[in-house]
Amino acid sequence: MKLIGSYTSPFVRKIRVMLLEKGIPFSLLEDLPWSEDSKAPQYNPLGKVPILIDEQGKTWFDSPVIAEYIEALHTKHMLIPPGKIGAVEVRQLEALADGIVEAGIAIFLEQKRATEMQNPEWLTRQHGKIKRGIDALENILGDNLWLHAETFSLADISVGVILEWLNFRLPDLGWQSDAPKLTAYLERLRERPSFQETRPPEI
Ligand SMILES: N[C@@H](CCC(=O)N[C@@H](CS)C(=O)NCC(=O)O)C(=O)O
Repeated sequence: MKLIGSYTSPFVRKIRVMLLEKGIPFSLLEDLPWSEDSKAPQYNPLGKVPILIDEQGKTWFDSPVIAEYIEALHTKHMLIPPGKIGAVEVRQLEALADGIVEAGIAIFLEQKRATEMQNPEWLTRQHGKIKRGIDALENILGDNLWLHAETFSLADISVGVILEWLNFRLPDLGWQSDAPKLTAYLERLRERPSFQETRPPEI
């Protein structure tokens, strides 16, 4: 398998962690989707990473789709529950994690613009998504070890990588102050070899 993407993308990291947890060999072809010479548009009309090229040369894009495909191919070390409702519950947690990091990326990009070009209402709206999302995750986690059904799953991978991305790209956000359980949970996740191996170079 070949995975196209950058070392810093949380969506790419989600898939890298998943492949490592399942023990599936892959090579990462580094591609920066914002650079002029990005190959991403050749494989994904949306020009976004991650992109997975499977053993047959078939191309898959959008990280939830790639995750679904990997799970369908390799049922060993299950990361999505086999039951339909349980699977949808995990997918919803994944969607929440992805939505939080999309808001984070919107803030990160907006803050790269000159101050007078930035839209404060837009920034406030994105901060609201992150705050409510983190509060929801803190409540869902409660005193449990993992987010869904006491089993490590794609939900934990998705949430772990986006929390680390927030720490990495928006260090002043301070999400930890209202989320002590999530903070301790992230420390546990960070100990997993799959998280250690995929840490962005700057962390
Ligand atoms: N929903 C997509 C989002 C992927 C995404 O936004 N990737 C970013 C990198 S973190 C990207 O490629 N951005 C380039 C662009 O938006 O043109 C997924 O889950 O794969």
